[in-house]
Amino acid sequence: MSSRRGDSAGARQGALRDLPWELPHNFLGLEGAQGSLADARAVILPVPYESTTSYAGGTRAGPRAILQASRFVELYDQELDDEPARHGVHTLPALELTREGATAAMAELEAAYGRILDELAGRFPVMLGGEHSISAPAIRASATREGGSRRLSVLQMDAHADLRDGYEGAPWSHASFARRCVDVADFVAVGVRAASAEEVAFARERPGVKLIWADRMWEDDDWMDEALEALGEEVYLTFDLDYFDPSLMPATGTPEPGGGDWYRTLRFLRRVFEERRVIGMDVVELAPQPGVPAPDFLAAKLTYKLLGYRFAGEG
Ligand SMILES: [Mn+2]
Repeated sequence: MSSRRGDSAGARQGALRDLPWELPHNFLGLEGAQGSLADARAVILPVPYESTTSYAGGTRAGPRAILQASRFVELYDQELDDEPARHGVHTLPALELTREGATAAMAELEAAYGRILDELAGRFPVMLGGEHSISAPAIRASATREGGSRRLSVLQMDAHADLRDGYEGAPWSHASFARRCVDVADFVAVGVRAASAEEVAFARERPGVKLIWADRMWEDDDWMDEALEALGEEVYLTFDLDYFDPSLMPATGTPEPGGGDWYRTLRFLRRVFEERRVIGMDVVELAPQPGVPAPDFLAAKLTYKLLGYRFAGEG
């Protein structure tokens, strides 16, 4: 694996450049211009935030594990017959949010995310979590900036509806992130297989909130059309890794049986990126398990596949 791009002199300039340097510790291990901010079409924002996870913890270590695994992902994408990394991907330092409670941390993140959108306008923002609560501030900041007459749609890949009004007394919980955004964005949740009666009632009554249950995803592909029809022109994609079946993705805080598989999911997401304008995304809830590297690699590869879909056909 170390010889993957072993012929690249990269950023290690000067008389020592022929030493066997490791790849940089950024997303994909990109060297030189490909990883620089100046040339990047996409920016990666690690947010190792964990506060309200309800069962097993560990999402704090998620962004670092995704970055580490991504350094071993092949840059060539067979499906696209392309190297999407050529569009440039810059990894920002991680955001360390305040420990003075979830409300303060989420306000801090919404302000920070908004400033990043303003300063880095035109780049595709990719946030790596961290627990799912971090999606709410990113969605709220994105929705207020997209603005105009168009309403932002959120595509939520998730085992859970996350529509609780609060969870264990915490309004900004990972289990209620979607509820914190329904005033500013419409929601289509795909792969849901765990929700309370109250959440289901809320989704039924509330216009602009749609649940696509996981069991029907195995019958045919009609759900893909249904999800796309419910999405507006501009989409924020939030990908909770517990969407996947635990046989593929055991490393999450709240696993649920009966989740999505790899190729069907990619087939759907490729259509989403082709048929809608995806303005930002996040990949959250990886809770790495020592000695079990496959989930870290799945999360890294998924993130890179989605970047490839985002830039496909853009020359
Ligand atoms: Mn979830």
